[in-house]
Amino acid sequence: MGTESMRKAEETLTSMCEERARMLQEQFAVSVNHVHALAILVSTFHYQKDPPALDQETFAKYTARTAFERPLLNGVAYAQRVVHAERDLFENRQGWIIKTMKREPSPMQDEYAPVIYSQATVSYIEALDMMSGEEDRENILRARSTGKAVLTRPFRLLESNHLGVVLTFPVYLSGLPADATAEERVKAIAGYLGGAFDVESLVENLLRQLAGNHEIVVNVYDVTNSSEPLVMYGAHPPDGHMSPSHVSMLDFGDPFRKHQMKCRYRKKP
Ligand code: WA2
Repeated sequence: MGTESMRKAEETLTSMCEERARMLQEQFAVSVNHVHALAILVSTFHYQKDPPALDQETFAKYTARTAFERPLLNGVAYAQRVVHAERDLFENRQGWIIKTMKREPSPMQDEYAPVIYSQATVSYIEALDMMSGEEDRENILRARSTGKAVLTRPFRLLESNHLGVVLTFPVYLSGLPADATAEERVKAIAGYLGGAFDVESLVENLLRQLAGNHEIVVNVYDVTNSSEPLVMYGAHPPDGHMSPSHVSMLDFGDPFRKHQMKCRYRKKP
């Protein structure tokens, strides 16, 4: 192939990759923003009203009707912080006992984060202590001490077993100042509003709609640890082949995590 057509092919690859990265980042940001609004909804209607003006039925109805606002999330849920001293009272009021993510009755812990409200699409996490899963637990701890939205590394989600990442927003009891310290934040935490990005199936869906989809192979990586990139989307391509590739930067809004998209031609052009 001549250098001119080679240059053209690389240019096309670059623009296709940049377009896909932009679209994915945009849909991600839209979904994150709406989860932020849901965290404020819980704060307003559960915690700033006595008695709470929110229940599972209302949460399920509202999140189902607004699901179109969160195109990359398989569902959202709210997990409440429960300290051990309050466990018995909490379980009696709920009428169920806190379970681990392996669906066994939870052993004693200092504190728990059982799901009390869930969108119907993820009803299987109801009553599960989200602190019993390593990735979810790390998210919860980081979200509540920073006050910011945080993302997990890619991992296999419950039920679907699809590769994805979990997004977590902290919800605080009212009266927390904007410049609160990490310690004050942990003390004032009420719970965690979040959801799972089903990257494996929902990003597949997004890419399928774009022109030229069958010509290129797209991978998304979590490159937070640059020497050990983690596959977030796509089959890891075999090393050592010489077809040109393009890397597009991605920003999913958690400064702790770095992501990138890598595109190459399915066959040599
Ligand atoms: N949601 C759905 N599927 C999952 C999952 C999850 N976490 N973790 C593993 N599979 C309620 O951070 C709080 C949602 C966790 C939020």
